[in-house]
Amino acid sequence: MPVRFAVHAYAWTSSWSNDTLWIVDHIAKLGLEALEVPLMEPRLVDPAAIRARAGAAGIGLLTSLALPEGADPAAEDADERGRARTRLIEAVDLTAEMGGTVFTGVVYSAIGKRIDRRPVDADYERAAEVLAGAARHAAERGVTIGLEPINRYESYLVNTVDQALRLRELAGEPNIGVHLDTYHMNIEEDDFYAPTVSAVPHLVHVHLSESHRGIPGRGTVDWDAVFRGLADGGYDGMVGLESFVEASEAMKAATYIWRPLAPDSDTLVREGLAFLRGAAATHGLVA
Ligand SMILES: [Mn+2]
Repeated sequence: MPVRFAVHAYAWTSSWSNDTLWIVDHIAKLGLEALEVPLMEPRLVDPAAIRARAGAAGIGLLTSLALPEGADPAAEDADERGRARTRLIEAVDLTAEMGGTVFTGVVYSAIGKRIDRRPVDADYERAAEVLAGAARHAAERGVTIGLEPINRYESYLVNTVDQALRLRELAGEPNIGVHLDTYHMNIEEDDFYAPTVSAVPHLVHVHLSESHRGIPGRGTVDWDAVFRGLADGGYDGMVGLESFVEASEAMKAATYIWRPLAPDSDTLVREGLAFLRGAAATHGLVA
């Protein structure tokens, strides 16, 4: 079963707006099939314009964000949970308005937030409640919400696929899924194969990020295990390149990127895509 290759707009822009609609046509020329639109600055996002441009170019869409400081669904503070709820609902609406069916990312907690203890059941229960509300809103609009586990330096709440699956169960809504990122898996998982297979039944997206977030194929991620896991699990959804070549300074700081990851965006995407397509083809995942 073939997967579809997407790319995150942060390869080319630090801030999505109508000034960056050219990226839609650009990625079609590079041979990509879908664009991941960041919703970090929702007021700059014009869903009708994106929908029209993507439709004309034959490009699929998905959206993502990392909830910012002060908008943590797991927070003890009710105002903070309220701000998280507002951000999630707004993101779901934008996704539906642009014709997307997947909204994903760090949606269960605020990126970079540290607490001075280990997370406990109550933290997950609060996050699950906020996520369940957003998921019910999303279900009416045909949108699935993905939970992306990220590494211990960027989140205290969900670092592994197993934790994401448990949070999904706790929220109890069928349109909540899981989103893998190989960069984070490289830090947190025992291996790449088993967590990938276990995620597939609820998998909505995969960030194919190298161990140093540079050009895929040049680091230490076990790509054979990743694609073997996707193939054995029967995944036929989207996979995507994610790097932060042109991300905002705030996003680079949040992801601890202090040096250039590639000579330029097009090189990262061209070389990375060629490598990843080859690795995927080995396991029958390319049409
Ligand atoms: Mn990611």
